[in-house]
Amino acid sequence: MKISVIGLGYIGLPTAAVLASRQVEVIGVDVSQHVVDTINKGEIHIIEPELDILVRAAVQTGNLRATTTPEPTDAFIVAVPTPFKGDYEPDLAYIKSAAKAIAPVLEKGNIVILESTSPVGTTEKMMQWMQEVRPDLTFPTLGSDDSADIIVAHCPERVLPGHVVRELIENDRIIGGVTTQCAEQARELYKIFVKGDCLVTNCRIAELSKLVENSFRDVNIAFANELSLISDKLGINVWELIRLSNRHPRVNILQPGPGVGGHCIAVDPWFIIDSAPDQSRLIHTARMVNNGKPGFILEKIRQAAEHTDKEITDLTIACLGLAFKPDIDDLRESPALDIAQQVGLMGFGKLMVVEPNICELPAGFDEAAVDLVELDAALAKADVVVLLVDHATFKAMDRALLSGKQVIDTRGIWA
Ligand code: SAJ
Repeated sequence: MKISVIGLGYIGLPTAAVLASRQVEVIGVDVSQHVVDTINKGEIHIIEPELDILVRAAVQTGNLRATTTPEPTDAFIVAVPTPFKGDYEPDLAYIKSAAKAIAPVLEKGNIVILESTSPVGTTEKMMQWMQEVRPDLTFPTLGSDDSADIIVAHCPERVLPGHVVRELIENDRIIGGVTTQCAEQARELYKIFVKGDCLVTNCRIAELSKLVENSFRDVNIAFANELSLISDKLGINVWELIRLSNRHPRVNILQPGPGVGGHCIAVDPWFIIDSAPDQSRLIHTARMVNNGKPGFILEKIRQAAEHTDKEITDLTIACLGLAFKPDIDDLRESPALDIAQQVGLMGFGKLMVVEPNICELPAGFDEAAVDLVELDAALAKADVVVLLVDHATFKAMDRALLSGKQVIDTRGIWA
């Protein structure tokens, strides 16, 4: 079997490499020439444990080759981004262009699988876009068992950044066929590398189940974040409160933080809200609670500055962490980055940023007033310390170094 993977990002590249490691011939397709060239050299353009070794081996054995133009293969796995537009409306432009790009090379009997996280109905839209280019081919119909020329399914990815390679193989997988026959054929493909169960359903349930999984987590984090606001008002230590409440056999509260980041949990609930706004009140409120948390932290920083005996222009502030979660380099939708950038506009004499996983600051900071420094240097000078990400380095540091400083610990690691 020869398989194409369209989109060689955080999901597509590991999927392509894992398939290639199972002796499948894989063609990786990406619109970026830089990405294609990097992979064809056996290198990678993203940071993910174990991925470099896997890609190097796949390219060296000749099982993985990257290109910018789709070629005829037996199966096509579409793993392109699905961001939202300014008003939180899903942006399906990448799926549309992937569908239009593969349509010309489709042949009878091919399988097309959408892996991108998508609003309900997207798999059917993807079929329409392919049908527009290929009126000569028949596509399956949801709810009918008539066979068609092309097999189509939605099999959403569910892997955790930082553990992608292991979770791709071990996690259970939802296989949402447009028809039962589509689901069965897609299941055969995933069985090549998935050790978890491949659970068969239809494409609409598969689409919503992925959105529901991430919304479930978002709502639960919002509950923890709301508890942090309530506890602050009542003068209670939220970390102790949650630790004790979690000793109940049926209570398992997550951890509050500075907000919810990343390209999944902060995005996917909006796809449900967009499709059923009047019915998604809890999901919507959870998004608002989580999105409001950076503003609360900024207010705490303002208050901490007032508690010192210096003018704000004479104060040095250290922000520890920029990534969206611990021990990764990913800054996408990161509340820590957002807060650090806002701190840069508050008028402090000096802002020191510590982010052990990056080598240079991203755009959005006033370079004259901010330095990316080592932890020791920041702690030596800072009057105010804001812990934004629970990186291992920060957890392990000597807390005595914080004495005499105003400290805002948004993750409760020093509480
Ligand atoms: N967070 C908290 N408190 C917590 C847990 C997380 O504030 O108790 C914050 C994190 O700091 C981070 C954000 O939530 O800013 C999201 O982090 P995460 O580790 O919960 O999730 P992601 O975005 O890395 O990966 C999620 C996973 N989904 C679920 O766990 C339901 C993953 O399995 C999905 O495949 C991934 O989204 C995706 O690609 O959709």
